[in-house]
Parts: sequence; C-alpha cells; structure tokens
Amino acid sequence: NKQDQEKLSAAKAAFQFVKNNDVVGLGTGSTATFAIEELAKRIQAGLKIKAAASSVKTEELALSLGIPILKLETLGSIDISIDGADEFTESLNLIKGGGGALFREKIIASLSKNSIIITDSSKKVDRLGAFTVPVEVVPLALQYVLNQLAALNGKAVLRKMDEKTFVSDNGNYIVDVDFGLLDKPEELALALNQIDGLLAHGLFIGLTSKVIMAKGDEILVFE
Ligand code: DER
Repeated sequence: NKQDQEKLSAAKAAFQFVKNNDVVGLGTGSTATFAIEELAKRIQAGLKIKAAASSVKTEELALSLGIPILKLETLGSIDISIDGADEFTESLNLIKGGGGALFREKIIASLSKNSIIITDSSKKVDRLGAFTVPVEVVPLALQYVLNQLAALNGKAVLRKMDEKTFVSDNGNYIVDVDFGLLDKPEELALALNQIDGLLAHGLFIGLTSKVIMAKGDEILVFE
C-alpha cells in the first residue's frame, strides 16, 4: 500500500549515507524493518558493516538475515543509525517509543555520529504531542513516577499488550502520557529527566542528524 511504499523508499534513501566498515545502529518498528531488509540485501551484494540492534526483535530479525551483530555494551560510538519515529518536527525533534524500544533506541541515537530517521509522510507534525509520549518506568517506582507525571499535568496510561501489562526488553513498564500539544518539548524532556525511576522517555531532542521522509514518489530530507 501507499504507506508501505513510502516506508520502503525512505529506507532505501538512507543507504546513501552508509559506508563500507560502518557500525550501523538498527532501529525498531515497521519502517526500520524495511531498512534492515535492505541492509541484508546490500551485505549480500558485498557491503561490509557490523550492526547494533535497538531491541531483541530487531536483533533476531537481523541475525536471521545474516547481518553481523555487535553487543551494544561494547560500543563507545556508532557511525550511523537508521530508525523510525512516531512524530517529527522540522526542528528534528521526535516522539519515539511506539514500539516500546525507546531506551535502547535512545542509547543508539546518542552513540551515533549520524542519526538518520526514516518515515512515511504521516509522521511530520508542526508541534509534537498528538501522539502520546512513551515513558519507560522501573516497576517498583511506578506509583511514584505516576505521581510526578500527574504533577506535570500528564495523563498517563499503563501500556497493555493482549490485556497484560506490557514489559519492555529491559523488564520495565511503558506508560503512555498525554501532555497535549508541546510548545517547548525540550523543557518537558528536562523535567522528565529529573524523575527517578523514569528510565527513558520518547522525546528525542537534538539527537537527530537527518529525517528522510518519503511523500508519494518524492524524498524530502530535513536537516
Ligand atoms: O518505537 C519506535 O520508536 C519506532 O521507531 C516507532 O516510533 C515507529 O514505528 P513505525 O516505523 O512502525 O511507524
């Protein structure tokens, strides 16, 4: 369909920035999956790279496609990462975490010299916040964190999967928080960073080098 076509063409466009011997950070989600499949094809055609995965799901997919995987804990830097997003603005601020992998995705983005986001045309927004902000919470701190989110006027919902509480790769809960449309996402990000027990949030501020958005058969690059 049209959206999948856009995801595929955005994924292909990211490879103009991938070089031989790069360490490549692999994102999580349906758009990142197109990039992982494209990467496997290019490795079969001779591209020499090693990869770091942002989730167990991505790691299993990459290994199944013959992509060599490095342990993230051994990496002091990543040359280029390719990931999706739930929303982005022209100032390259993002909401991520729809897939529940936001903590490792954020570590990979923070380690990356070049952090590329690939999207279809539905992810561009003027202001972040129509999508709720995913927040990863250490279970024992749940009630404390919920109190702090309420104090920030956030309306928090504990994420469920098949009627059970969702648990991340790191054994934590995800809470999706509605803060309304965000005028100053960087200020909210700073406030969230102060909350003990809140391991990570889905506001990616100043972490992105480029957003490659496919719109029909056009490719738009925001940087
Ligand atoms: O969880 C994530 O951050 C994903 O990148 C998500 O935000 C985008 O997923 P999609 O490519 O399936 O829309």
